[in-house]
Amino acid sequence: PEFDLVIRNGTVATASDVFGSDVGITGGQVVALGRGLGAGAKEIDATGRLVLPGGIDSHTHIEEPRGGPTVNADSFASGSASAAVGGTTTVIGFARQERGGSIAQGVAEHLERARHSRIDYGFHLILTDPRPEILEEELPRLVEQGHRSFKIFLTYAGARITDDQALEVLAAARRLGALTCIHAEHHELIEFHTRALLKAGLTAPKHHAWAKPMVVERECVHRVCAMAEALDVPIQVFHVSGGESAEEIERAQRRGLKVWAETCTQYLVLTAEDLDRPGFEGAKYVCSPAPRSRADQAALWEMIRRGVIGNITSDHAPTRYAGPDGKSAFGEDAPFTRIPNGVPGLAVRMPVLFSEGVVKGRIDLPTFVSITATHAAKLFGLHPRKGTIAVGSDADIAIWDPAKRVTITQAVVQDANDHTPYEGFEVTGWPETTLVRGVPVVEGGRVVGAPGHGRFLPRGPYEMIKPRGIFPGPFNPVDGVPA
Ligand code: DUC
Ligand code: ZN
Ligand code: ZN
Ligand code: ZN
Repeated sequence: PEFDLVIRNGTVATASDVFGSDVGITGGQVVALGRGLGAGAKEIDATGRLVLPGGIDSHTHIEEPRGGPTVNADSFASGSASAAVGGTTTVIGFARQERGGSIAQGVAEHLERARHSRIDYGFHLILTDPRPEILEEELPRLVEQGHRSFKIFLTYAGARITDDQALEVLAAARRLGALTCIHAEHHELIEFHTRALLKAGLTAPKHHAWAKPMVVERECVHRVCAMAEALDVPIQVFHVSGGESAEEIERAQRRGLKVWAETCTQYLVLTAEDLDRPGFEGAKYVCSPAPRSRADQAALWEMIRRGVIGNITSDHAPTRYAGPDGKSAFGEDAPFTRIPNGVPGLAVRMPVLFSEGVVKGRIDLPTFVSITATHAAKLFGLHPRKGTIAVGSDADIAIWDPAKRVTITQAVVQDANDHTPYEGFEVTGWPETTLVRGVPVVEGGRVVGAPGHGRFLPRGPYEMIKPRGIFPGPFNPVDGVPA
């Protein structure tokens, strides 16, 4: 046979094209496209199916130590299985620095955990304590080893850094050629709201959203865009949750800044009302930023169509709900401040976006491919190896039945959590087969890929995140020279 594998008679879509084609795969890579390709040692009939680039989920908390009593429900083996069930073939997770500790050690420990992944992976480096020796000694080595993105939190007591520290991280990122991703919410304002809510006895899950109204996010998005402008350094703002924050991103982009934004599945389909479900069910919807309104969802879709928001992730952050008695493990009278933040979403990200986006006519198929795979590949230095179907690319491919109707349940998503906030949600379109470098990880909805098939993806320097070379004034404050 001419090829290891031929996917025959499918409709291939990339971020720019939709075309009928076979896909010839040898040695884990796409080696030929076109109709009537020669024989494969193995063949998959994709008649009536969509042949799409495997998804890249560039914001996932998998097997991440959380500090404190709550644990991340997924291992890399379970999380990567769930991702593949939903057509995702690459995840970027987080290696974390403990305060007072070393980020190099956090990376080494996380590389060990991730060896059990069934799909390919990279890390963002969470910097919680960016001391000079971290920025000047550890980070240059780690970037050289292919960890070319950082994550900073401007809120959360255990993880946040100050604006002073954020500026030092951004300056280091500019010098090293790395991209910084930012959790942008106004910490002190959240704390002020929270103290007032607790004092007033307003402690239910829905009051989580009261502590973090949109102004908390909008202000901080504006602030980090200003920092990025002043230091001439590219950033990606994480989890833009509604219209007002997206407008700040758009303003920054209109000024020519390299400011990119992601939103997440949950902000397109969940609302603050979900936090007010009967009993303590609302706890399953607590994430940060908080889910917002239908109007915000409409604004986000519009910003996706305009290209202002280019990347949709899951922010997969699973915490099991039930303790031994089946009731909430964190106590059904727990104030919202004690409910772990985060919702799972690795498996549902692409099917929900396909169904809500493509099937409902909000976006076309190339836009779907772009927001789930291609843009993230470009933004994080993985393109063209990942994020597209082209000769020379890794054969990371999901074969979709675009008409398949699925009711989402915990059994469908196949992660190690005990609930999904999408329980009962109906979608049209689901991937049947997911290949990572030509090897099936999911076949007919069944996980067949072995833990350990996944590979670490080192990321070298790349054009997209080069600084513009334009400072707002006559001085370059990063290098201390005239601009
Ligand atoms: N928000 C985060 O910032 N991280 C994990 C989960 C969440 O909801
Ligand atoms: Zn191990
Ligand atoms: Zn975040
Ligand atoms: Zn997150």
